Amino acid sequence: MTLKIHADPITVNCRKVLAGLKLIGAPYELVHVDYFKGEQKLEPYLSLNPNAALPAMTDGAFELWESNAILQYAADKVGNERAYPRELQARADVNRWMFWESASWFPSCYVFLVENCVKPLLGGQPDPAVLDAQLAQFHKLAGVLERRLAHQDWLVGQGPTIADIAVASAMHLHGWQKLPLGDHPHLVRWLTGRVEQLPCWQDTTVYEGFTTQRPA
Ligand SMILES: N[C@@H](CCC(=O)N[C@@H](CS)C(=O)NCC(=O)O)C(=O)O
Repeated sequence: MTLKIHADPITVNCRKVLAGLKLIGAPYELVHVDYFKGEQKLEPYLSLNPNAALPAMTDGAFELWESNAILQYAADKVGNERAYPRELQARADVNRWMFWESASWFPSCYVFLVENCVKPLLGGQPDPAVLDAQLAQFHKLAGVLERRLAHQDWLVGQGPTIADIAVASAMHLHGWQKLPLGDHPHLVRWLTGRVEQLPCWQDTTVYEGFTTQRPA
């Protein structure tokens, strides 16, 4: 059965799932839920995901939310062990980065997305105090990635896994987000030289202005 992904491809966690499913090679059908119209807060989506947050997945009668859980389910369903290894320690390592992304990394990167992308788009201004307050936390977390990527091309093992997709997604608009990446060269090399070169990433690109249409 083809997975149905209820999502708006312009949001971080939806782009994560769409790119991850392409990496995995899991066929899916997109059910568009318009984020900027607030459809995630309305029925029928709300009954599917009572968190009022995107994305969600259905596989027949089975319903699932949490972007990382969706990727893990899809990888196991199609049996892609390169994208989501079954070997005990490699799997624990992938799981570790995905938990870390959801609990720590996404919330930090999201501050830059809201202040530098969402607010200006809606006619507001970034709040320098909010950005300043997040800087130390961002650099602490980026430093964790920097050390991990100093001697390896991918977060886990020799090739891309759903951990790379999950962690990179939080930074998917890094230029527009104005993420302060200057002190993290290994992180930048991984993001721009590896993740951004993946076909699954390029096929799901989101451009400035929150659009999937390449600017003319
Ligand atoms: N931990 C959740 C986070 C989902 C989430 O925060 N989604 C955002 C879009 S990236 C959302 O829909 N937020 C609700 C809103 O802003 O109204 C996941 O990974 O699926």
